[in-house]
Amino acid sequence: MGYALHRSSLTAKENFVNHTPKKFVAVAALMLASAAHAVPVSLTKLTGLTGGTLAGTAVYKADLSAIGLASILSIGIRDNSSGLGGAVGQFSGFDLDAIKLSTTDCADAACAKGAAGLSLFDFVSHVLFTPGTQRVPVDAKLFGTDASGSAVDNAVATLDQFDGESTTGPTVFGFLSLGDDGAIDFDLTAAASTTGLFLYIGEVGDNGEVAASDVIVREGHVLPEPGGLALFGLAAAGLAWVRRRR
Ligand SMILES: [Ca+2]
Ligand SMILES: [Ca+2]
Repeated sequence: MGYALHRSSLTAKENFVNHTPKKFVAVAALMLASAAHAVPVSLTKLTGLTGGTLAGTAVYKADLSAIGLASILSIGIRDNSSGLGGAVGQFSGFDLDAIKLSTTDCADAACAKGAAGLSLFDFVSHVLFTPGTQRVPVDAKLFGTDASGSAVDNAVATLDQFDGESTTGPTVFGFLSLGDDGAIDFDLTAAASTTGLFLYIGEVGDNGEVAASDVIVREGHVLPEPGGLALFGLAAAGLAWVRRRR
């Protein structure tokens, strides 16, 4: 009973620290630190539209040299359209045509499409997609996703190209629909210096869904790194060993 009284006088954090090996705490702190320093970016809509033959993609730009971070390792986009604007079913939520990091400062959408991008994206293994919900009538899965509906099919989404065909008809192509409140995070394959760096995001349909979207950049990765996972496993093994000794 005395022990229970003692525990209740501790905060959850104190309890965690007091009952967890130091190495484990250090690794956990490291992981928390890498997730910190997330900064929302403000977007400016460029003039004109781009995309595929239907040219229905609006492009938004963020000047990353102004965000107060020397470099970034991940970028996150979250739909915040509140079920308003755009289409229903598989096209619900923000429709992402492409994302690009470039040192070219563009004023119009066509420039953003043609600008040379930094090769820091891996749209297959460095992407964390969290599908949002569909507006009724619901389809089998969101547009631009693979058979599971929970991962990006970049052969359809082509997130490296501003080529979206802005239609719900048979020629639809080249983007990913996030779904309402859906999110996508990109871990860069290397740190990107923010000096003179611009972020471009293409929104298919130009119906205002991106204006309400949240876009953030971070100093750390989102997905656990193989080295970090190994360290975490070591710490967990140490914790199990300590528990067996007690
Ligand atoms: Ca949409
Ligand atoms: Ca595309």
